[in-house]
Amino acid sequence: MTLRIHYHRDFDGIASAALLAWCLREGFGRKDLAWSGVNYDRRRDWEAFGEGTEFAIVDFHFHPRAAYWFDHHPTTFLDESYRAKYVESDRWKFDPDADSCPPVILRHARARWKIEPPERFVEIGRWADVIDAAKYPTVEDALFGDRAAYRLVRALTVAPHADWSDTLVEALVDRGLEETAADPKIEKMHQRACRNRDRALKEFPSTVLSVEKDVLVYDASSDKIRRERFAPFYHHPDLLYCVGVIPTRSGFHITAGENPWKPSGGRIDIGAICERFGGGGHATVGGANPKNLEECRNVAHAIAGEIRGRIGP
Ligand SMILES: [Mn+2]
Repeated sequence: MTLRIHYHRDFDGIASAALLAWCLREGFGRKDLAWSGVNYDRRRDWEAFGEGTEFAIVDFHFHPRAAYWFDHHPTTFLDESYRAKYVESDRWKFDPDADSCPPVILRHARARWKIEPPERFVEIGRWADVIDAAKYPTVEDALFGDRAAYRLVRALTVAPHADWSDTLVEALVDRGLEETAADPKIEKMHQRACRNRDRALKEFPSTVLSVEKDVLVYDASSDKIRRERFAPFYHHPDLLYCVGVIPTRSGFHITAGENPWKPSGGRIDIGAICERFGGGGHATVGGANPKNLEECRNVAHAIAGEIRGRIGP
């Protein structure tokens, strides 16, 4: 029977799938491995996920039928009944203190399986920590840094289809970041992503609705606008917080967050503020989904007002 590794479709999820595949192949002699990304919409029928198959999950919600499971998201348990089913074991490990998922698997492989994955996975883990926790040293580094891991992250933003990340997993099982990113097809995607980034940075100022007391509000809801998550902090490095309206596949969304390069140390809980407007999140980043664009703009201004009130005079 094939064991399928389901992974979160971002850099640390892809890296986690590659690392687990390597461990299962080299440490346990598994040859019948496959992998595919998992979508957030699968959560609606999570109980039935993977029924009748043997599967693993990495960097995504805990599932009691998973043959192997590794995650670091504090929100991994969909409800208390799932949490109650989790016990740390040879095959499952939850580490909510980890910045990204690959190091969780790496530590588990050494401690529990007595396997030492190649150095390239240690390197991937280091970059996954930087990228997943947005611990880039500067905003310029985040936007223009040329390291292989960054080039792969940018290439992902122009993936031709959702399953394209599977090819990245396959590459990373046996190759390092440099070799993988040097693939001419991937470099071509990276170049296209860079052009998008440049356009997004140029277009961002036209989306700004207000900048007041170190809090910026923007409306990038137009489908003609390119978006770049760090654009506000690139144009306004002194900002403390940013609240934006963006489009999603299912309507409009408000995203609110603190400037990663001006951390407040948890003084203001963005997730708690968003919760009061029907959304949620963590201390440093949150969101909400009002029912239409008009309301999104109103709520974005209201959230910004709440934040300003807490910053103080
Ligand atoms: Mn992830």
